[in-house]
Amino acid sequence: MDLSKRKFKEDFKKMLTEVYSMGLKESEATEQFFTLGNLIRSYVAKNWSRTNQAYIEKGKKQVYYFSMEFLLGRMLKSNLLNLGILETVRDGLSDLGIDLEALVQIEPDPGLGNGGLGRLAACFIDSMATSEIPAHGNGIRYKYGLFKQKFVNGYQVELPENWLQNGNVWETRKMHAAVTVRFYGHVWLEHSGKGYLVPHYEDAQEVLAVPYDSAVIGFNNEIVNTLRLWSAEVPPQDESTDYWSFIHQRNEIESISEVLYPDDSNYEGRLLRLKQEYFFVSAGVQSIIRHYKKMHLGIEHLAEKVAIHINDTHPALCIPELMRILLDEEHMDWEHAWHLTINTMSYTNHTIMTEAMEKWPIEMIQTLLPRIVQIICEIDRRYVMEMGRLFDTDLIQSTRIVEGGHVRMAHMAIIGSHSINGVAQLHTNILKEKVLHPFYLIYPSKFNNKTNGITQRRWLMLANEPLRHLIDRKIGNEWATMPTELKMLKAFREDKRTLQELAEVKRQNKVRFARFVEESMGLEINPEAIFDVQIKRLHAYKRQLLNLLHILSLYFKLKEHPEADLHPRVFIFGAKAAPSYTYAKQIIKLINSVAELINHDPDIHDKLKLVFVENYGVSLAERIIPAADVSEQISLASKEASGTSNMKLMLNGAVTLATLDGANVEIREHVGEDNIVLFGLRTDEVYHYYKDGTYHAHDYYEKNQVLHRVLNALIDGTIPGAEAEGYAIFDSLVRYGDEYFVLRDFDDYAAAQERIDRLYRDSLIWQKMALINIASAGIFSSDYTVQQYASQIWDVSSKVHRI
Ligand code: 26W
Repeated sequence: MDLSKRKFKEDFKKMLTEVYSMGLKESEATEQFFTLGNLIRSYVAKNWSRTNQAYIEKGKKQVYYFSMEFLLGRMLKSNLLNLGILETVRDGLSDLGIDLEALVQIEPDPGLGNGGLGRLAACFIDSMATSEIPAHGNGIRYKYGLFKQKFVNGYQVELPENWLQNGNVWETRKMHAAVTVRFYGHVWLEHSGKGYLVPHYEDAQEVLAVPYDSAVIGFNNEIVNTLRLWSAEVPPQDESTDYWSFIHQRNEIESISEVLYPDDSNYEGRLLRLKQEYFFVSAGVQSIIRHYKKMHLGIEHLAEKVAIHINDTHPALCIPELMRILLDEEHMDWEHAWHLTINTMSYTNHTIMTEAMEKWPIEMIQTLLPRIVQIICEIDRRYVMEMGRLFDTDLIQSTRIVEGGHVRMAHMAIIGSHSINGVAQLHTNILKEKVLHPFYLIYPSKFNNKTNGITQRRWLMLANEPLRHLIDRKIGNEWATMPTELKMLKAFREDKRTLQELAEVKRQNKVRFARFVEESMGLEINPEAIFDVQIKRLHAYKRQLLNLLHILSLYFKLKEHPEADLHPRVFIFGAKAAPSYTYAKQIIKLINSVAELINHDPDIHDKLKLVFVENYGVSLAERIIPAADVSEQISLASKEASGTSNMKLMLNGAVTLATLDGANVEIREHVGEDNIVLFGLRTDEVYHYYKDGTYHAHDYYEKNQVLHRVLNALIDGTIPGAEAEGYAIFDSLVRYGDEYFVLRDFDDYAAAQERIDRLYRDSLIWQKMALINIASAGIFSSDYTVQQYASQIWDVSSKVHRI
């Protein structure tokens, strides 16, 4: 948008008086932040309603991205950047004596997600608006986001994250768009005499779903899409309601949108979680149908105008819910309704971990959603009947929805959609060939891959301004919307000056991060050291332990040979563990104890440091990633569906140290063998071990001296304060079979780390690798990912920039 600095300053002062009746001098950062937020809202308002108007007038097909999680991060700078007024506002504020960065800190970081899946949804909505895709997010407005992590004595402690405490400037409550969601009770069907059945409900509990809309601003294109998050409230009561039963009901109902489930490793079979899933699905689908019907196109054309995307299985109840509306409210017959539903729905799978696969007990659904259960059972019955004619019984039994008294959500999502995609090439192949192979036999054409991506606007333009300016000076700024233009940087691969400038940018970022670590943790780290980063949820398959065992081996090496020629390293971890995931919490405690040991050992000086940042999340990622030299992507091959921190780190010039897992495989393809450091078992080798059962972790403990020493340290008192955890972890590796092949990959990993050490010593070689990584990262922009979803899955228009 066009905005002069003068106009901005006027607007800002005026808004400050209007909202707070305050002059500049009396105001503090909090008022200034809310003033700026309100001003941005006023700037956006016109384009927001224009965008919606245009979608309706042009009869554009709309996409609704259903996700239980949207891990947005702070929105202030992102909104300013996308409006094209970041610099104007920064300068204008500075004229007024206000530091924009100070206002940024006022905004709470809304942690409405656990990790990769939620952050992907956030990158997608940014990219969809920028790519001019008529697409909107649909989710839950949790009152409490992902818990705040504190370390007490090295242990993770969880505190509530009350992000709404001071209000959320970006949202608008849309009372007129509220809908009712029904739970519990009994339902019976009656013939209408007109060819359809009419459901009668008795004793149902009604919940009012109130939407809160936030603007999703496209980058410099005047498009404003919508993120709609639902909040659960008590419906208006009549006078006969008993006061105490009202209070009781209120608590029960409001608990639905109270808190985000903090677990992305184990599916929680709790009633409240199922309520959450149905709550936002039903509210979202009802609201879509209501909006669609305003266009008077006839319900039979729904799939031409609406696409619903299911982000993992959490919103899979979209399928029976749409069926319910088509059957019970639109009086369609089953075949037509089913056809429409399939054509409307598409589904992304994000994990092959069986523990994370949702299975809901049929009785639980029966109690909570009596009409939905009828529909699910009928979908299943017809699937068995129709497919039974074409395929053998075993295949149908292994793929049906209802089995062993449970509803298998992934099965429902596949059967009820026209598309199922994995999130990286390797992951999609594993789905087709292993995990979902029976479905692949039945529906080969439904399967497709859409490799994940990240938005370069947040993860480079905003998070790493020094690098952004360097790139702009070298190749211009078209990469903001045409990210593969970054490849033009390759022309500078032999240009010493550019490589030195790149090194200088990294150094600056490291100094800045070091200052942050010193101020927040009181720990001094040396910016000359290699900053080696592993930031992601704590999970056994991601193998933070492999990293830690290697750190211990370096520590012992330095103790025994203080003269050992190691380039100084700072190992940086950021990770939250699911509160109920005991093993992950034990690993956190162990890492913290090892940090205590190493960081305070005078023999070690600054050759080795271990930093475990508290409360890792989007805002911390934005600080850490620009300062990273090495990106640790060391999951056991086949286990990480894609990974996205690998892409963010690469985009910021870190060199990837990786197994051939998830999107690392594609990163290697794009940077070439020389610009990535690989190690470890390959997927087929892992599957071989599973098949022939020949992995014996204990042998590695017995035969590998370094490992023996390191593992013994876990149980011989070397690491003070973590005795119990040391034992538990030792046992998991040595006695109970080492599920994720940590010991098997240890030597290879250590050798890869030595290669990193050698490569880093030659600054030009290292910077050249960094440059190639940045230059090759454009393909991993979520702009391209969503453009492919748009054309290949949703069949909607988008502004496609050639790759
Ligand atoms: C039901 C509990 C639960 C909650 C969340 C199970 C599983 C999940 C997610 C599917 C886990 C997740 O975030 N998966 C990650 O998705 C990213 C985006 O596609 C991928 O990059 C990661 O590899 C994958 O682990």
